[in-house]
Amino acid sequence: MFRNAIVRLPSENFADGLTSGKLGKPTYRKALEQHAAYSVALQRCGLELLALPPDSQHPDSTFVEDPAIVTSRSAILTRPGATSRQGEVPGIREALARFFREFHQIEPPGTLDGGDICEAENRFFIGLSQRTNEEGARQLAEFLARDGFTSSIVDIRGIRSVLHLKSGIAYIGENHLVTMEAMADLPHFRNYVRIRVKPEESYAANCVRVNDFVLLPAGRPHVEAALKERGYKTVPLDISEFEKMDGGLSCLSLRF
Ligand code: CIR
Repeated sequence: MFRNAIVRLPSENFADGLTSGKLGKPTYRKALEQHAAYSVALQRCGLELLALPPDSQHPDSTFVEDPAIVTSRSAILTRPGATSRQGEVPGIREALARFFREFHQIEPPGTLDGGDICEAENRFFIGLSQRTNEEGARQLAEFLARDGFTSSIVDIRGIRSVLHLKSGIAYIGENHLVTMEAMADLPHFRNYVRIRVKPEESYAANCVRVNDFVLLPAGRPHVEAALKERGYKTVPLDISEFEKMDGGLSCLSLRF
């Protein structure tokens, strides 16, 4: 059960953030509207929201999931793999300090993005990606072990179409994983019930369970139907402007 969420409003220059640019340039006004609707959806799921002000020094800072990982036991500050994002960490630390007293910190030469970390009950999957390196993964696994969690490392560096592990999988409770085809048969996920996402709806593999609901990107009818069939209450959200910046639905909030 989550009680809180942290989001950060997109800054006016958020289109200057990192992107593969395949989907064109986002519109700031539309991004603000979509962000507002996303925030309301989190509140409707029962979360109290802390909305941080825009940070134009860091155009990618609206993707708050990457500079920190929050578990039921502690907060871990990351060292984002993109140097342009490393300055986001102090701001997220300050926000989390309202809720957490102690922090772990990923140190150089480790790099790690929160988007590579998928929690499934008391087990964590840590993606090795273009952003998260072996040393970052090793440090995180150690912090998690100290807190009594197990973890396993999933190397996704060969799957070029995704930025982060969670671009391709989501754990939605009850032993269910939503997964893109390219990740569905990885041995790590063998013991889960897998909801396979067709390549044309791949973006919806990044969905989020928030209390009684699953939030997913709008316009992916097959994934939504598959979730409903299994009894999940779905909340589709249009986040097209964030998709243009390679961001998924999960990376727009920290939930705890
Ligand atoms: C970046 O490339 O870092 C941002 N433009 C997008 C980050 C998305 N984060 C995520 O999916 N966890």
